[in-house]
Amino acid sequence: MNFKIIRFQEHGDPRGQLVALEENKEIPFKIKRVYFMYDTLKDVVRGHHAHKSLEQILFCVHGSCRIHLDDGTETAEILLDKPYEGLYIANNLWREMYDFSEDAVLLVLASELYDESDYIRDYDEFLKFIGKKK
Ligand code: T46
Repeated sequence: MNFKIIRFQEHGDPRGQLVALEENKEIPFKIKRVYFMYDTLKDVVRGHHAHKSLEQILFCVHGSCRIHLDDGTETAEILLDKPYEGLYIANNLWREMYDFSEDAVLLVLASELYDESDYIRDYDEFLKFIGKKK
């Protein structure tokens, strides 16, 4: 399945930690958009969609949450709870974000501008799109 957890370098010193991210260096694409979510209510599940071409890296820069990924054959559950770890998600992966801690801030770097036509919000349609269902 086309995802990976990337551990980014921390520039720690006696003052604390700093993580720096540059497009086409630490981040393997040009960053066209940044968004973040917070104050997510307990038991909320976000996502429930795939993207036709968007690539993203998700960071839980505060608190924790879990990500469910599905490529139509396999699934994976990933815990994000370290601000220096990013989850790279390629296109054509169904994703759901859940189990947000009360203090969770989920930050996302995206390879494209917001485009509703890039979303597949129906699971059967997703399976058809990736050729796993007739
Ligand atoms: C994804 C996961 C990880 C915008 O206007 N611009 C934006 O860039 C985004 C991301 C959203 N919106 C609007 C569209 C909706 O009215 O914000 C509202 C909530 O978006 P959505 O329901 O798509 O949020 P999530 O948390 O289900 O999904 C988001 C991203 O949309 C998606 O690309 O992969 O986070």
